[in-house]
Amino acid sequence: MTDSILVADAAGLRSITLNRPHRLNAFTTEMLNAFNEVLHDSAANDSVRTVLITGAGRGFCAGQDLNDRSVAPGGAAPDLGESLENRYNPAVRAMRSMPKPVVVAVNGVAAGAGANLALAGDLVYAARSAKFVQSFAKIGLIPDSGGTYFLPRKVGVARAMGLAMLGEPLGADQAAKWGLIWEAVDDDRLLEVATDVAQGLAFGPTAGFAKTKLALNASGSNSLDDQLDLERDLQRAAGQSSDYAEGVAAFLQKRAPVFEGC
Ligand code: T3D
Repeated sequence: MTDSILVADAAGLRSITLNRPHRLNAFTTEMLNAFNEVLHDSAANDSVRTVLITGAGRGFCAGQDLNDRSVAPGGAAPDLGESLENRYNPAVRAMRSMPKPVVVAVNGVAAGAGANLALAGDLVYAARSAKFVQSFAKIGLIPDSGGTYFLPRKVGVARAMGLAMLGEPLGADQAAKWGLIWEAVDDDRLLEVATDVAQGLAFGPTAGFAKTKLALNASGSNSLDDQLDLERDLQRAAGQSSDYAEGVAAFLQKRAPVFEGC
């Protein structure tokens, strides 16, 4: 494992830190492969009940490391489709399909794929000084890593178009007001707040959270009828879970529930 991705596990919470601070945590191929590996392990590992992703230093992530994309005159252009297919898209898919909550703490600027990977999180907190930049426009690319999917769904087409075409930074407070993220937090409290929330989720009914996530993700393309059918099926399964029995018992006995995530 490269030291550009740091992983720490404690009490069901896996913290993943993007760690190339001198380049604002921009992704090299090696770093992105490592990120994908740890995401896949997090999804498969039952002892991981919630994932928290943040960045080291003053930035969250500046997207692709452009040092790896300069082309000598007459040289062959890189195949960005290959890069998306094999590295960026798998990371977005892993975050969205992971059957457990993914909390993102955006500690500083999030640009390009770095911004959109952040938006793939289930609960996105950002330091008040953080900025979201669809910087693709500045280098002739389109928003990738789910940007053209998440942006219009979260903030509407007009704002998505403005963010994508102008490539101007959007501050954390405005991002929260627009519904792009869950909450903007004072810089010095970001990690504490996001960790507390992520830890609380890790002690929660995580199998139920997985079903909630699945249902909300499916709602973007389902009809109301399809969605009602899906809710019926998921709720039927949730009703058979130990966590549901425990939640009801704890409520009736006026005590705190102890959820096991199953
Ligand atoms: O290529 C593929 O595989 C396809 C997928 C593409 C996905 C993408 O992400 S494309 C978009 C790539 N990212 C960008 O275009 C963002 C480039 N960076 C910026 O626009 C700015 O750095 C920021 C807005 C993010 C932050 O600005 P600022 O003023 O706070 O910091 P800075 O001074 O520009 O950056 C600090 C250092 O990080 C600086 O290095 P230096 O001068 O101190 O040695 C800068 O060059 C470096 N850095 C920032 N972003 C990148 C980077 N180095 C390489 N690649 C970067 N993306």
